[in-house]
Amino acid sequence: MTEASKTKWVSRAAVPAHRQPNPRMLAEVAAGLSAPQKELPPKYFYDRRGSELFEEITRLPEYYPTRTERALLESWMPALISQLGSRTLVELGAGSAEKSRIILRAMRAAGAPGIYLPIDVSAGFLNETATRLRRDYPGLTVEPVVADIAEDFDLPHGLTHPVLYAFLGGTIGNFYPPAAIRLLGRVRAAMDPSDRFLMGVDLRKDVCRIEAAYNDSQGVTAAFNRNMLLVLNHELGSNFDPATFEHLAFYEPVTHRIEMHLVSTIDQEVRVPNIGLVSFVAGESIRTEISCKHDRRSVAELFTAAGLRIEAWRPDPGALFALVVGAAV
Ligand code: SAH
Ligand code: AVI
Repeated sequence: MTEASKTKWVSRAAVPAHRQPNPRMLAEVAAGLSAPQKELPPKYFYDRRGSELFEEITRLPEYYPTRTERALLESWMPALISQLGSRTLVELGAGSAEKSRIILRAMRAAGAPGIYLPIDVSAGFLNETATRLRRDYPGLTVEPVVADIAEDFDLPHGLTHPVLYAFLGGTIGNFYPPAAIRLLGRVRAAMDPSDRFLMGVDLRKDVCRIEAAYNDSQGVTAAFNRNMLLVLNHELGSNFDPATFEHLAFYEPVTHRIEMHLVSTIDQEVRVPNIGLVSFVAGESIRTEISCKHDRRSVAELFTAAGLRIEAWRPDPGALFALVVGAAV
């Protein structure tokens, strides 16, 4: 375990008096915590510590998606990028952009000086990603965009084509299908005929393998899950005690998805300023994330609904994860 996941559950400072809570966050949290199945949007995992914990997850032995996707990118990007002639890379949910470097190197090898627009909700982490990339890739233009891709955000205009839109890591799986279709539809609306959409998807497979990836033996995923409560305490001034919530992750076979929950171990009331007291009975949970697993058909359904078609589909030899290239219909 690294320092990030060993940190004790100290309560962060309450919202400073001068700081107004984000109204959208307040509305989403109020709605989510008053639903019969309490639920919070997974974007609230990702403050700096949450982004660091996710990076730690990607290095866990049980978490196969990152290394599998990296191997697929290594083997395919040089040929794909030279074929597409991509000049600009726009990436949704870029995070540390470690795997994106494979695409950027392929663009450079194909002769494009390259423009990279990483989009992410985790502002500080994104800006550090941009700084590292500018240092490591002189000549590359890096223009980070802080945005919530679950919202009706504006994709950048006036880009140099062909543009490659990328959405890696299987993050599409963290969206309910209607929201996933809306997001893909926004990308589709921004695409020129020469542009392409590259997406990573985690595939349906042996349930034990999937569940192990979300129940790692070192407890990093549990720390990532509980971090959402610290984000709420920090941003909204609530008094969640993460030590009273247990990590739960299980595969739901009908909807083909992992569900992550935080389960209250006691009867309790949590105070959320501007919302009120939120009651939990012991055993009651907050759903914090879904992670939908796909196959070619389910991706085709999402694409078709969004006005895209599958141009190429590339799973790894073990059929754990796939890269898919979409084109506008
Ligand atoms: N693409 C990287 C990171 C995946 S983790 C990889 O493949 O390893 C998911 C990333 O999406 C995080 O960096 C998180 O901050 C970002 N993210 C999650 N929800 C988001 C939202 N609604 N809007 C923008 N970014 C989001
Ligand atoms: C970012 N996303 C694709 C990860 C996933 O696997 O759904 C987030 C994650 N949640 C727990 N572990 C990793």
